[in-house]
Amino acid sequence: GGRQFFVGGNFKMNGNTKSLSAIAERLSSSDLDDTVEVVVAPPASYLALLSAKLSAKENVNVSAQNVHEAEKGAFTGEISCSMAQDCGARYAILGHSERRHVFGESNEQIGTKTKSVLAAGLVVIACIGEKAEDRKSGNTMNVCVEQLTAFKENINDWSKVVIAYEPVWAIGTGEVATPEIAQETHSQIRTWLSENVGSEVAASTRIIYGGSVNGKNCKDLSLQPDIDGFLVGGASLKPEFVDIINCTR
Ligand code: G2H
Repeated sequence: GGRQFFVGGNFKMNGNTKSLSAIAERLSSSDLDDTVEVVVAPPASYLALLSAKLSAKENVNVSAQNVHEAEKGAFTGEISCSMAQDCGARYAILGHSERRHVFGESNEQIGTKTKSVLAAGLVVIACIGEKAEDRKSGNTMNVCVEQLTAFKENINDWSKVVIAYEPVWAIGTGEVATPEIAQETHSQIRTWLSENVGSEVAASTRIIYGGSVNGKNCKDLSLQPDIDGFLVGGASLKPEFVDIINCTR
């Protein structure tokens, strides 16, 4: 109990000034459930635009989709935590499956990034999740625990962390996890937190679900006791994102 519902929109590499301004305007003019913490993660090039357009909307904030661990320097193509922050970001997504599996980020590197993000004063949206083959071979929690451990070793303040469970087989596939399957893994993650971090952290840390969440399937998922919100990709670019934000009303 007492965990504030959290809905994140991960725009991935989509949008432009016109379309992302329209999304910001829709969020600004919509009647959003103000008990929900809403975060949108545009491409880095639009962080400043989105944070300016959403500045009047108190419960809606902006996140980076990724950051580099170093403060500055010869890292062509990267942005630092302070740069994201300077453009209005208050959160950073780390360890998204596309970072892991398309760009080859390791648990170790994601751990280092976690340390930098927390040191900068940003909130970490810490993504974990197994591939289809891991689930088939009964290794879901082995994979999740390895990923969680890499985060944990670099976390000194769990109030600045949201865990996003995103099974890779459900990402962008339309194949959403059933509420029962998602709940089972969320509950196992919470048990892991309790046994490896502490019962208070386990009770207070939001564990959000990601992977093909949409306006139709969000309500049933939200009713599960250990699902504290969503990280939404494709549907966050559409009008139904508002319905997802308001689904616990
Ligand atoms: C999972 C999710 C957002 P989608 O990557 O992080 O994307 O909702 O498109 O599956």
